[in-house]
Amino acid sequence: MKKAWILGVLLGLAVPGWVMAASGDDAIEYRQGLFRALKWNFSDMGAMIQERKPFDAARFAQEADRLAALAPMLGEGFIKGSEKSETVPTRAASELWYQRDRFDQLMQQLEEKTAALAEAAKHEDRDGLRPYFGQVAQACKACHDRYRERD
Ligand code: ASC
Repeated sequence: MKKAWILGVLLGLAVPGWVMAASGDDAIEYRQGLFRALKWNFSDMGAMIQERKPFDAARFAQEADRLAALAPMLGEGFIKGSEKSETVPTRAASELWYQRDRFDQLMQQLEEKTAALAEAAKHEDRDGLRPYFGQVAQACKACHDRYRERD
């Protein structure tokens, strides 16, 4: 069965849409998926930092690792052809596309701050983690202020 499918692909028959090169819409959905996954983890960490939830060091460290893994994936989703879409709403601001170097610097900041948080989460307690968490929040905000359109 698998062989038949591979043969079909080789012959160029019935190639499903998801095998094709990424479209602009795919790129928008990809990056939005990453942002949602970041938010899911970041929100839970924020609740622990702000003492709205009990601090669980193992869970916090796992979530910090996830942020550090997700952050370097974001840049890939901002490809040519994904600036605007008729079908998938995006809040990527137009400035992003002609200030790409600045945007990439801010992404780099996020990578560095999430990596630092993940490292700190291996040994720091909640109070020790607060400044590292704050720096990640600032990195999120710095980019949103410039390159995410207002609601
Ligand atoms: C969030 C969220 C953001 C960031 C930002 C951090 O939970 O949705 O955009 O944190 O507010 O400063």
